[in-house]
Amino acid sequence: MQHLRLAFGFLTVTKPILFMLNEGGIKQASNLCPDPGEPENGKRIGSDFSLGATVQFSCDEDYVLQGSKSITCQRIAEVFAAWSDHRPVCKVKTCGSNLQGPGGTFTSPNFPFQYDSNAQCVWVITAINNNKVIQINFEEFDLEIGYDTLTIGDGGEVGDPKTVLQVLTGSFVPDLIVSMSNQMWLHLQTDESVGSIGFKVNYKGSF
Ligand SMILES: [Ca+2]
Repeated sequence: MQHLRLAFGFLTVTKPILFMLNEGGIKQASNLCPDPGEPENGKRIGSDFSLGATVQFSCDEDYVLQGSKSITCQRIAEVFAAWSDHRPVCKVKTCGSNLQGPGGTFTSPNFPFQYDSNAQCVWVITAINNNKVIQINFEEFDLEIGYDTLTIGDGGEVGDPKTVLQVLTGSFVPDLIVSMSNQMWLHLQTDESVGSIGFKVNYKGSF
């Protein structure tokens, strides 16, 4: 029995599914997820790793979160506990700015010339008046399709998957994108090769 217990502890970490198949009759269930750690240049909020618990992540100033902002410890295959997603990473911001209403125009870096590779640009637009929402429309838009993306979200929690309104790539864009709150965030991510002209966008606060 001692031997079995040791084997269980080891296998839950490395090969949980294999173990399930081999030793399916054992009823000992794990109710704890492994320590998810903290992202470099960021931190984790929450230290409960038990089943059903959720922990959140945030990045230091001047870094932008990639991945899930919060993950939940879930039951997997009846006896195992695992996080709903990987720990996110914090990438250093390379460009972008905070903008305020009533309106204006901004562009991707170097526009109308090619934007940089490995860019992580973040813009947050805030309407001066709390009752207003943000609306944006693109005058020009072209990103390397499938590899460079502009993610647009509602509110000020940059990168939070729950707030994403659109993920744009290539050259197709909707006519108008409107937030639900008085803030909107835009996150440009480019990969290590091949660029394009990027975008020029007009924004304004509207009732
Ligand atoms: Ca690219």
